[in-house]
Amino acid sequence: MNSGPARAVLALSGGVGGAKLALGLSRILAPGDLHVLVNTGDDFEHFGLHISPDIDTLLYTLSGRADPEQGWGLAHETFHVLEALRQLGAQTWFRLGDRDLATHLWRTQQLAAGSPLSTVTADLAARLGAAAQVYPMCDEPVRTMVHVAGGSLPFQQYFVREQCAPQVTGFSFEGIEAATPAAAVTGLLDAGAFAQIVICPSNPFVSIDPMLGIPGLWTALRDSAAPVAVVSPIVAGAALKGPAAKMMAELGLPVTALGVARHYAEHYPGLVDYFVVDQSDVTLAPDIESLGMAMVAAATVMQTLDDRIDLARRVLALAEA
Ligand code: FO1
Repeated sequence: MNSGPARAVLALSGGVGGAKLALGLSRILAPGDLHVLVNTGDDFEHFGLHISPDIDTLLYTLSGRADPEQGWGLAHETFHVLEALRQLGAQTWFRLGDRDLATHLWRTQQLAAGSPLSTVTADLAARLGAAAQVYPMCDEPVRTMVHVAGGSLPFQQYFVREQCAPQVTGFSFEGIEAATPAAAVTGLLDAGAFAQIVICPSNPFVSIDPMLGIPGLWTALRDSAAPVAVVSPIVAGAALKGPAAKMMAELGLPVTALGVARHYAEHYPGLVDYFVVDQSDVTLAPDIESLGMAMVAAATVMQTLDDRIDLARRVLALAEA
């Protein structure tokens, strides 16, 4: 049942880069109107704990708890447990903070007791006071594998342990064929609840592709009446954050916002209505528009909270126009 014009917004996000725009959106929209679907391809098991790095980055950011320097983990964190583990000879390449550990312990316990990840995430969001509805992309395990010369690495081993150094040849998402997109989100899509869909400036290969690759999701987004806007994570030939530019170069793709737009056009034809680039990339307009998307230039480098809110406002104005 629809009680008036759709006003909710669905954002798709990976970790740090996406969380910045989600925070901006959360400062404009009522908490009940912002829905964030989050990549869980980066999830892994470590010391017997279920770690969901992108969900936690979102929850900590949206509840004002995130470490402002690194964007992930908690502000004012200590690492006594990690240091004790190091003394025991354990591997400490993944820096688990003392207070962050509480999140992983609690999540792992709830999952072991039979709660799906979506329920555990909704509980965490409510308990932490995150100003949005936050959903894992699916409840089933999907694990991003990074293909490198001579083999493949689970995502966190590539990203954190190897510091993204190995040359990338491709990606796969173990378990994706058996996954079902978050039921709450597909239900809202079916009900026509969204006024707009925003793909945050997250890595297209390892943050957004695992979500859009879940059977049925990208076509449901395409077929909804809500316009879809993508914010480019590549600005002036460099990544806003993380290894996206390095990956594109290694895959032989042009390291530009146009390269990102082509990726979406090729893999998800008809999905994107608006492609938002930084003002410094405005000359790409003819090439991007030839892909069948409207190009919009905005200030996409989000250093301050005001930058995040300004970009969010610009993106939301697209649906109102
Ligand atoms: N990223 C790092 O670069 N180094 C770390 O030691 C690290 C620890 C960590 C602990 C908990 C958590 O929720 C996230 C953590 N991250 C760390 C971030 C995370 O692995 C990546 O940012 C994402 O997976 C990529 O989106």
